Amino acid sequence: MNPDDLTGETAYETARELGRANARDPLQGLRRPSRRGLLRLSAGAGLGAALAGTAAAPRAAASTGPAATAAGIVKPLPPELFVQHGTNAETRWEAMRGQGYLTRADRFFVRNHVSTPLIDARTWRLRLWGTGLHGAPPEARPVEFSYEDLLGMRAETITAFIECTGNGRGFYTSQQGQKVSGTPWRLGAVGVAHWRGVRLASVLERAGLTREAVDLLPRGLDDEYIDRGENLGRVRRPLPVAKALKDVLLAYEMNGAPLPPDHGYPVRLVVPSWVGIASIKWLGDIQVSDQPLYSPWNTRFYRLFGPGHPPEGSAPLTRMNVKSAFELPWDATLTRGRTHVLHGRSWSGNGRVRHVSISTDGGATWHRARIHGADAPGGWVRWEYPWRCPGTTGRYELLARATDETGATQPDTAPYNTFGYLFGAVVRHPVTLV
Ligand SMILES: Nc1nc2c(c(=O)[nH]1)N[C@H]1C(S)=C(S)[C@@H](COP(=O)(O)O)O[C@H]1N2
Ligand SMILES: [Mo]
Repeated sequence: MNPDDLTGETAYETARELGRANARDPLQGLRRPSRRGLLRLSAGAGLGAALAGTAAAPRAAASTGPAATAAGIVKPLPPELFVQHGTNAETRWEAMRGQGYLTRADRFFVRNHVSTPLIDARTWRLRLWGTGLHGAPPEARPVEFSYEDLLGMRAETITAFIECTGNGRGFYTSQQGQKVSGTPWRLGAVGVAHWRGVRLASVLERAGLTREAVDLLPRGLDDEYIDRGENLGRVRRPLPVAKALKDVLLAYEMNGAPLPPDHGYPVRLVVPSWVGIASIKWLGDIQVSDQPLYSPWNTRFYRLFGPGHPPEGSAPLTRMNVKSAFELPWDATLTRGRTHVLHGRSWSGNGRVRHVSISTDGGATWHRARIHGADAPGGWVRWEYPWRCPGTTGRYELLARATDETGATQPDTAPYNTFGYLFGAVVRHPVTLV
């Protein structure tokens, strides 16, 4: 197994268990900053706090003031762009029609466990602490970075989708007749953006990551999450050090503008190709540990449970699977007897999408869609297919099936799991010809 390829669930689990034995020291040869370097880094208001030396990583100032919508989401959620599900908002796929490659912030889905906090970037600090940093406890000092510190570091821009692990969950029920728990998303819990920020690797290097570090635990500043009466604490999800050093970004910009409040202002993680939960928003602190870390978000949730899985569930989920969506309203109305150019997008956490096939007769015959534009790795591809509609009125189903560069293709049915994660089957999109 390639120790760098922390992509599958098994690799994730192995890396977490074997720790440093498995992940070669990726910082070998990199200069470690002196303590003085760190002080310079957190010059200004951050200095005192950086020296205060509390390992408990208390919560930074964040106000969860009245948000603009009942959902606890700040941006407007016009019904032509979003379907609301409690504290979450799903992008309508027809709102992507005529758009460019990226998902604009005004229509990017929002997945909030609680509600969007309003954070002041001037007092915000990112705190790194734990046994995976140089200086063993109790001398270990948390290392702090201000917003300005991060803006002053070398910036990088990546293109990546963020997709909720439960995207498509609703189809377990509507298409497969299965009962699952969680938000019944259709396919709108995904978006692609340009994310600009600092490599997490650079920040870890400056903070003094040790060779023994195996896991990080990034944690958000939003309110504690209460799950059916049980307080699970603030949203946090372990991330193996090897993935963190590979391609994870501490993002402060989305599509060329500061992150909007709902998408993690001032700083969020972007963990390319992985389940959306990994991309912690409103990042407040990161525990860095020489031991494997656990939270309900990698034990209780984001594993596969149910028949065929052990009682404790599968390994924690990592990469997203391959999916496709039409840029059409759910149950679109089209005029019969004409040619309609169907548009859509396909994406995969395994890498690039190689080809996409369309069926307009319920899956009996398939035709290649024309893929246009080169896809950015980590993003999606756009495609189109001219459908010569039958001359008769009635209900039809449109199917799109993508295959990615690993050869993974969308099956007819998605394997059941109780939380309805990773629905990757071909979706039967209803249209009515009039
Ligand atoms: N702090 C925090 N980070 C979070 C969440 C959250 O509720 N709180 N939700 C996660 C989940 S489940 C997903 S799918 C993505 C959604 O990102 P978005 O709302 O910017 O689309 O954020 C992740 N990061
Ligand atoms: Mo999610």
